[in-house]
Amino acid sequence: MAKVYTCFCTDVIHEGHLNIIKEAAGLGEVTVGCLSDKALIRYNKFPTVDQEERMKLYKSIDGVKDVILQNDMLYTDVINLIHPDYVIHGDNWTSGPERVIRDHVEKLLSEYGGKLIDVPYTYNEEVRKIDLQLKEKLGMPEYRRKRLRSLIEMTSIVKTMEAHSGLTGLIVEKTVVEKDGHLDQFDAMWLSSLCDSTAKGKPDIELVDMTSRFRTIDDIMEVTTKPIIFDGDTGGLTEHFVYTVRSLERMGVSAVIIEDKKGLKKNSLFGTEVEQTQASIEEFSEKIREGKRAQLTDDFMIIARIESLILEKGMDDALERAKAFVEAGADGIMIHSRKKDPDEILEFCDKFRETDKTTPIVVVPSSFNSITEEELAAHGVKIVIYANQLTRAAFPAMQKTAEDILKYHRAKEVDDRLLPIKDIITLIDEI
Ligand code: SPV
Ligand code: MG
Repeated sequence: MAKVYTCFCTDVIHEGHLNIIKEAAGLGEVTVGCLSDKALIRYNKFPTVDQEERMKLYKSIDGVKDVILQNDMLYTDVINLIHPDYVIHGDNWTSGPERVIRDHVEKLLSEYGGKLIDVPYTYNEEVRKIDLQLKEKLGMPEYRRKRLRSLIEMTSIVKTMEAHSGLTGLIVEKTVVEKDGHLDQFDAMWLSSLCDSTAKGKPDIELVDMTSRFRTIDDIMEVTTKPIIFDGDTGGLTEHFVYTVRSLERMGVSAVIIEDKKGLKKNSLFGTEVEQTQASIEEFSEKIREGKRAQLTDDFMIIARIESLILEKGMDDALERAKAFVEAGADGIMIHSRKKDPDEILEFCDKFRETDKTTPIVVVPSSFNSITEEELAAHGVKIVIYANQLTRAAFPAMQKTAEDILKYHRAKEVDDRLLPIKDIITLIDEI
């Protein structure tokens, strides 16, 4: 009997999947691959049920002989293992980023005379409703909030990009790239105080108040599903911070990062060029303890950011603080540096990991930007934040366009580098 293989990455079975199984069963014995959680998060949306549950679900479908776990988005291992006569899939993968995976399967099959079958994708009212239910499970606060902790468990490093508006949120949500046949995307969003303030034309000195910052979170949450890490600056007064924790938690934010400074906060990338005061270990530990006491769920994370390297207080001070802040209840440690080379960051990570194997380390490689995610992960970093690159990319492009229109007294000269009008009016999906 012919062997037929199809790979599913769905949490819910609808008519479209049943149609694929029906077609497949007409050709031979059907094996369904379940794309593993790890592969799925690079490729598609975050799973709302885990891989074991999904395997059980696929096994229960009439016409399915066997279910196996597919650990990579490319089919190489699976095809080598079962040598299917047919691979069958919805034709939605003939366009968009998944096309590279389809073409790779076709190539593998052609090496031994296997056949690829693209079945017309089913889209009807039932499928639309299921899509909406899945969106709800991804976007609603109680689901979104806990996803950062899962990502820390599931990925070698959580790739986080800044967002400061609905539009930048959409870029972080939707950008998918293909490299060497693999797809990749960001895991989470960083709500940077620098970029949120800059977008409002204000300095990054805790001037933009929490009500306004929450408004930005809301704009982003309305159009995205990925988890949010909020830049909480110093956290303000401890008496205020406990309310911020409650609000963020209720909104579905996954983590707040607060830095161990007090008084007038200035952006860390100024370093010692401006006056900035570090809070004492006791003061800041108390803020962390009170924040942890205030939160209602186990999902929310309070991450302590250490400014000792920025303020040139030395490695020992940074390590002493990290230890104390973890003891006070911090769920993670962010270590920051404005040096161009990453040596002091790596030294901190290695020394911290000598005594603490588990507390997630967060870094923001804006200055030490030559280091790769893989190298950071090898030194125990769990979350990498690209804190300001979208804002810094947009600003010169906008400024140059404004200058050129002024120069030429018309917009023709700038048009070639602009998003086409057709694309801007269709950029945002309608509900
Ligand atoms: C931010 O993005 O606002 C940060 C990171 O706090 S940094 O600007 O490097 O201080
Ligand atoms: Mg900030």
